[in-house]
This record gives sequence, structure tokens and C-alpha cells, in this order.
Amino acid sequence: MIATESVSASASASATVTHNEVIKAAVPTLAGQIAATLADPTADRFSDDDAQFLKFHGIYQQDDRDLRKTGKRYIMMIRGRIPGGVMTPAQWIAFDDLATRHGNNTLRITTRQSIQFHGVVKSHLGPLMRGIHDCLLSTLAACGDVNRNVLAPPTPAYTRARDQVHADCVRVADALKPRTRAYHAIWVDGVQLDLEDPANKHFVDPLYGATYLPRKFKVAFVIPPVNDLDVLANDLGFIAIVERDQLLGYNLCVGGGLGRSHGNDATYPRLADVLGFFTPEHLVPIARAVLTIHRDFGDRTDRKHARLKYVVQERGPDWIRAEIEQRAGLELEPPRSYAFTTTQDLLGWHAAVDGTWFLGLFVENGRVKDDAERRLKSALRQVAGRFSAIEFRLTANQNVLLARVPVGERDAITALLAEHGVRTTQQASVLHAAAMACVALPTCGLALAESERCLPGILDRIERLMADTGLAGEEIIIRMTGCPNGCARPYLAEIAFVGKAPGRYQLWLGATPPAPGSTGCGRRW
Ligand code: SRM
Ligand code: SF4
Repeated sequence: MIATESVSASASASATVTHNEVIKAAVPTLAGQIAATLADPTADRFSDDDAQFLKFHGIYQQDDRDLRKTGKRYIMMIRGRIPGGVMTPAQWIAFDDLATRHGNNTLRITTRQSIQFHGVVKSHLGPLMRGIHDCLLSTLAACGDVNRNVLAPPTPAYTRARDQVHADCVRVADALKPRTRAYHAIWVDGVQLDLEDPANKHFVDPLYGATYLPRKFKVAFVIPPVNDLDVLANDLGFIAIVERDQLLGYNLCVGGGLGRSHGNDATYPRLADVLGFFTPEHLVPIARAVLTIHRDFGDRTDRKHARLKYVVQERGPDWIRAEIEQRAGLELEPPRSYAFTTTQDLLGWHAAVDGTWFLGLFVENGRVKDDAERRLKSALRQVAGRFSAIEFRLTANQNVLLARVPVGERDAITALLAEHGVRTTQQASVLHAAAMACVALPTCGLALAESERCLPGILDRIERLMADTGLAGEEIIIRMTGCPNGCARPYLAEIAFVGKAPGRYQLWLGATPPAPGSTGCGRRW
């Protein structure tokens, strides 16, 4: 473990910075001893410091909590970096194969349009990471104190404006990517980073500096009236203002975030402030400005108080607006009007404006797997193999859209899915279709209670209650998390269950759709 004293002089002016700050300052390449441990067949885990560096590479060291009574069995979770959630069929096949060969035979679509592998033991980590690289995707910066996967509207309309918003999402994701060469050295070349090379020896990231951000940073793009990714829950949000298929620019939103801790009222969910409007050419300078404000003003002494939302809350929207304007070299215009009408995905078959079709497929809590009756994993694998010109689009509601489907191939896809027990109409009741649960047990080290594994049964019970009270078929957005960190965005649901202890949950009620004048987050009861 890196000793705090040995690096404190270079770490920071303050002696009270967290250990994460100390190790980042000591190893700005983020290489640590990862390659050495990876090559050591006797080691079943990485050191605690390397586990922190691994996050920047998109990897979490976990243990199977169902097995804890008989000792710790170390496993890894690996999260993809997939801006806007768009994958080719070839990439889907590669991910499917990697999950089968190296993971727990499931793919987990996340609330940020990505895919997670679970249950990967250390000896399988190298081949899995290499496989992701070989299919032209990456996991760099999927976790860690950096910008995370950038969200974009999944609905495939293929209009000029929508394509531009998607391209902007990719542009921002690239601009905010960390530049360390350690990722390539370890996972692609399979070697320890060469620290004799001056470029590595004296490496400091040009955007992030030596100590990266105080905490994670999240960016999302949305196109009203659909807010299918909860844009105001992000550190930085861009609300596209589109008129007659022309992207006029974006309303800039800053300071959202949902994480909190039980019994610590200094931590709270917060919706972003809508600060102003700007035209598209300012996009990257603005994104960099907001990120560097977090870098320079975020709290590096307390990781529970380190998100940008606390800087915005404590210094106020006028301060942050002025700081952004100064850093990006522009004056924001007043926000343009917009309205959100839904947060939900379009399930079933729909026509896109370019004449192609897309199919929204319900994935219960994002878990792509084969059950006895519904063999979704095999079905999607077959679709990807047979229809190589289509597109896979992951949604932030944990579903998948099959897009760019020529009209002539619709029926063949419907039939292939049906063979695997996957319906394209009436896929789920309205309650199940609108709900989300985070991963929680058995993999999440922070879970205090079940979530993904128990929400479906709870929804069934609520549905029976609703039928008894004459409310059958009403859409109510219900979300559940195994702890207060908020990974399934519970504080933005109409009803939320937030785990406190095994079998015990806080009840949060009444979030309203994020919109100007809305009260936003739900309230605890
Ligand atoms: Fe999350 C930590 C899963 C979206 C707030 N989140 C975790 C970890 C990595 C647990 C850990 O640190 O050891 C979870 C891994 C569980 C597992 O076994 O897979 C985890 N978070 C997830 C995912 C997979 C939930 C899901 O069911 O889909 C989502 C992955 C998104 C992605 O692809 O990047 C996920 N996490 C979110 C969101 C929702 C969002 O971003 O829209 C939030 C709330 C928004 C926010 O960031 O404020 C969220 N996750 C957290 C937090 C609280 C951060 C905070 O500010 O306090 C933690 C805890 C932490 O970072 O220390 C956390
Ligand atoms: Fe784990 Fe808590 Fe996130 Fe659920 S909300 S995945 S329990 S950190």
C-alpha cells in the first residue's frame, strides 16, 4: 500500500486529503502494480490501492456475498465505456461470448447505457479485457474519479438533429477521456507500463492533472420532450433545443447527483440547475470548463462531500455560471423553453423517420440471461448473428432497442425472438416495464439489502394490490436500490424503496418529472 507520508509532499497542499488523493498523486499513470499481479498465478486478488486504480480501467474488485460465510471468493465486475449506448451486432456477439466464457453467463445493461460483466475471476480478467479491446470497445474511465459513460437519447430517429446530438455525445466523451497509456500497456500489450519512458515517468494528464477529479463526473444529453435518462441527475447535462430538425444549441444544466448516506443529512440527492443556453460550437469548451471547476473546487478531503453538486449548492448558480463563462470564454444566453412529457422507453415495434424500424425490448432490471421460458440472451445472440446491419442501442432504463431494421426483416426478427420465448408485444405489465432496480446483492460490496433479485416479486404483489383497489393497469414508476447511493435513480421515482438493512427499506414518494418549476426529487416517509 502506498504510504501517505512518503508522498504527502507531492500529493496536495493539505495533509487531510483522502488516501485516494494520495495514491492518485503518487501514480498519475494509474498503472500501480496491476500488470504484475495479473501475471502472478498465485494471487487471486489485487491490492487495495490497485483496486482503486482498477476502477479507472473500468474494473471493480468484488467478492460473491452469497458465499461469504464460507470465505471470500474474489470476482471482478467489468463495465464497458459505450458513449450513447450504441453497439454493432458484432460487438454484441463479442460481449455475449465474453460473458459466457469469462463471466457469469449474463450481461447486465446499466442505468447509464452500458454493459457490465459480473463474476469474472482474476485468471479470466486479461482475456476478457483483451476481447473488449478486440471488438473496438473499451472500459477506460467507465469507473473512477473521471468522466463516466456519456448518455445520449437512445431512440433511433435518424433525423439530422438527433444524429448531431449523438455525435456531440461521442465528441464530449472523447474530449473528456483520460490520456494515460497504462490501459493499453496492461490490457492490450499485456505488459507493465514502461516507467523509464519519460512520457510515462513524468506523466500528468493534460486535462485532469496529476490527481484527476475529487470524485466521479457524469454527463448526459437529452432531447425534449423525452427525458429517458433523467438528465438532471447528472453533474453536467445538455438539453438539446431543436426546431424543425435543426439543433439550435443546448440548455446547460450543472450540479445534479443522487448519492447520499443514511444518517448523514449533509449528503443529499440534488437536481441540476439549468444555467443558460449556448450554441453547439461552444460544447467542448463548456464541458471542459465544468469538469475543471469540479477538479479545482471539489472537496478532496471527504469523498462523501466531493461531488460537483455540493460545489454548486454551496457557491450558488450565479457563481458557477460566472466561472463557466470565464473558463469557456462566452456569455450564456437565458435558457430556452422546453418541456418533458415522459421518462420511459418505447417498447415494441416503431417506425423511424428514415423508413427503418426499431424494436424496444424489455429487459427486467437490465439482466440479459436465459430463463426456462424466456431465453433472451440466446435470442439476442442469434439476432446479432443473422441481422448484421442492425444496431443495438442500450437505454438508461436498462432496456435494449434493436434499430435500423429494414421493414422486410421485421417479421423474421419477431419470429426468431418468439422461438426463444421473447414477445414483441405485451412484453411486461406497465408496472414492470416502468420499474428499475440496481444490482445490489450478491456482487455489490455496498449493498445493505436485496434489489435486483427481489423487485420483480414485490411488483407482482403491488399489482395484486392495485387490482384489488381498482387501479389495475395504472403506470406508476417504482424503483429500488440496495443502499442510498441511488444507482437506479430512486429519488426520481414516484415510489422508491431504498435499502437500509437486510429486508428493510426506506420509502420515498412523489418525485415529479424533472421540468422547470418541478419539485424534482421524492421525499422520504
Ligand atoms: Fe452506481 C457505486 C452500480 C449508476 C451512484 N454503483 C456503485 C458500485 C460500483 C458499488 C461500488 O462502488 O462498489 C455498484 C456496482 C454494483 C455491481 O455489483 O454491479 C454500482 N451504478 C451501478 C449500476 C450498474 C446500477 C444499475 O443497476 O444499472 C449503474 C452503472 C452505470 C454505468 O454504466 O456507469 C450505476 N450509480 C449509478 C447512478 C445512476 C446514474 O448515474 O444515472 C448513480 C446516481 C447518480 C449519481 O452518480 O449521483 C450512482 N454508484 C453511485 C454511488 C453514489 C455516488 C455519490 O455521489 O455518493 C456509488 C458509491 C460510490 O461511488 O462510492 C455507486
Ligand atoms: Fe450497490 Fe447501492 Fe448502487 Fe445498489 S444503489 S448497486 S446497492 S451501490
